[in-house]
Formats: sequence, structure tokens, C-alpha cells
Amino acid sequence: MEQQKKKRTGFSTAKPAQFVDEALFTTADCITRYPEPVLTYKDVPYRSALTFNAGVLKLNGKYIMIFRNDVGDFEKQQLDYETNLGLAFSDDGIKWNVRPQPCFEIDDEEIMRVYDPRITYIDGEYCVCFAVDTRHGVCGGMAVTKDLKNFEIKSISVPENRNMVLFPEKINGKYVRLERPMPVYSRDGTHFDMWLSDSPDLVYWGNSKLVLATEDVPFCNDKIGPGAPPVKTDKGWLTIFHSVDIDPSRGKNGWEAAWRKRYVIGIALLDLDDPSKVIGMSKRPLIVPEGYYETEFGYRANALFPCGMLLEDDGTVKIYYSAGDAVVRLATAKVDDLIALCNEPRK
Ligand code: BMA
Repeated sequence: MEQQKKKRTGFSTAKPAQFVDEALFTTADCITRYPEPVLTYKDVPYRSALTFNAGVLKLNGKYIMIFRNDVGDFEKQQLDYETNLGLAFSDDGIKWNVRPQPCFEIDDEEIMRVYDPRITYIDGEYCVCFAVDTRHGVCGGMAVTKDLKNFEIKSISVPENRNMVLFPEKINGKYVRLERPMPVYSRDGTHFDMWLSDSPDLVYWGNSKLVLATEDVPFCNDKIGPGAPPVKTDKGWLTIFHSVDIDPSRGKNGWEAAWRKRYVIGIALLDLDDPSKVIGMSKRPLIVPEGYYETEFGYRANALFPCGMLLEDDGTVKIYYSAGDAVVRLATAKVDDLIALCNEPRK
């Protein structure tokens, strides 16, 4: 019998937009939300409208947050189109004390801003990964700092890349990061997937591999991206990611004339020795937008964006995520329940 050849209609194998099933969009039972946002512009002692997409770390019993601060006036719904990174400390991971000045900002002839920080502590220093808007595209950048004041940029990728997160330890002798390139030519300008690269020195990155594709995420019809630096467990690297679906019928949903996307949080487990291998993934979102702050409030409603996750000694996982591109929220769950979700997808 003659073998049927698949017709090549393009590179993309991703699902078209209509395929998301609304019944999938519930928050997992194991999740508990802290009722109020843990950071808003009101906590910031300098000009601020939107405080969000915050990397969080716990070191020697203290919590450290680096957050994106979009400058403007929240009440007037005005943005100055200026972004800096703010620094905050906390004793309990809930009440944050923001330092008097932003800790990092770049605005020069080529780089317009850095944003969406994630923090990892490795080799006795902090490594902050961030997105970099340049006049020639969006890049992923990494900088190291010992004092959270003086930052040394280690690498900036070629465009288009974003959402880099660095694993908290070397794996097989290499630094490893998750990242989310944005291929405009081969994936219909959408359907962006999660990739991984490694490096001997945080400068040169290679051995890039696809980790998770949008078509493997049943609640995604647009793009996914790594969330927080993965947390090591004896069952694998616990990894959160954001996942986006677009509905062209959505209209005004925040400050902009229209906002047609919904960002939810997904969870997966990656192999301890080879984290390019997904060994488990919840087939439903971990957290979907619910309640006032997540569905009605802020610059862009229905946008949950996780950048921080940490494991406490008692087995509680703290997940820091933004709502409405406006405030930082905190959800908790037991690590065993999160692992179980990755292994036994909810019906
Ligand atoms: C992404 C990034 C994030 C933002 C999110 C939701 O593409 O720009 O900074 O939080 O969209 O608007």
C-alpha cells in the first residue's frame, strides 16, 4: 500500500485558537490563596503604578523580592512607559518592606528597559534573569549581583526570547535555564513553546532543546512560558509555567481598548538529571483567574503571571504570581499535592 504523505502546509503543528475547553479552567483544590495582594503600588515609596511579575527567593530565613515597577498613576490609569526593578524584603513572605530606591534600571540608546525579573541564588551570588526590550527586538538577559545593588550583565540573548529562569544548581556540571523563544517565521507568529539551554559559565548558552510545546498543553491555544526557577524535589524539578489562550470575542478587559488573552498557571515535573524531559504535567491549569483581583482589577484582567516559587521546610510551596499586571499575589499548596497533580491529572 502506498504510504500517505503528510501534506506540508507550514511548520506549525499547533492547535488553532478555537480548541480550548472552558470546562478545564478551574483552580486545583490543593491551592490556597492569600486573600489580599502581597504587593501593590501603595507599598512603593517612589513613583509607581503597577507592581508585578516578581521574582522571589528565600535565603537564610529572609525573603527577597525583585519586582517589575511600571511607573505612572494607578488611579488615573496612566502609564509613563518607564519601567524599573524594585527590591523588597520580608520576614514571613507576606508583609514586604520595599527599599527606598529601585535596584536596577537600564534605559540607554539600545536597551529601552528590563522587566519581569526572576531570581536564583547560585555560587554565592544572586542571578537575576529578565526580559530586555531593545530597539532591535526582545531579548532574555541575565545579571549577577552579590549585594543586590551592583549588577553585572552576564549575557543577553539574540531576539526574540523572554521568560528565562535559571535552575538553582548546576546539573551535570552546567548551568541550566528554561526560556521561551518567540519564533515569528515558523509558528504562525504565535504558539511559542518552552525551551532549555545550558552553559558552562552563564555567558555562553547552547545545547538548546524543546521542553514543552503548546500543543501538549490542553488548556493553551496561544503560548506558554517558564514561570519561576524550578524547585527540586525527590520526584523531579517542580516547574510552573504560564499558559495563554486567546478568544477573539473578548473585548475591553482592563485599561486597554481590548484584551483578548487569558493567562493561567500550569504545573509540570521535569527529570532531575535531564530537565529537558517532562516526566509529568497536570492536564488542567493549577491556578486560573478567580475573584476580584484576578478577574476585574488592574491593567489587564485575567492575567496570572508567576515568577516566584519556593519550598518551605514544612513542605509548603509558596507561589508568587501577578494579577492584572498590577499586583503580586501569593498562593500556597503542599509539595506532595503538587507532585500528585503532575502525575495524576484531574478528570
Ligand atoms: C507577557 C509579558 C508579561 C505580561 C504578560 C501579560 O507577554 O509582557 O510581562 O505580564 O504578557 O500581559
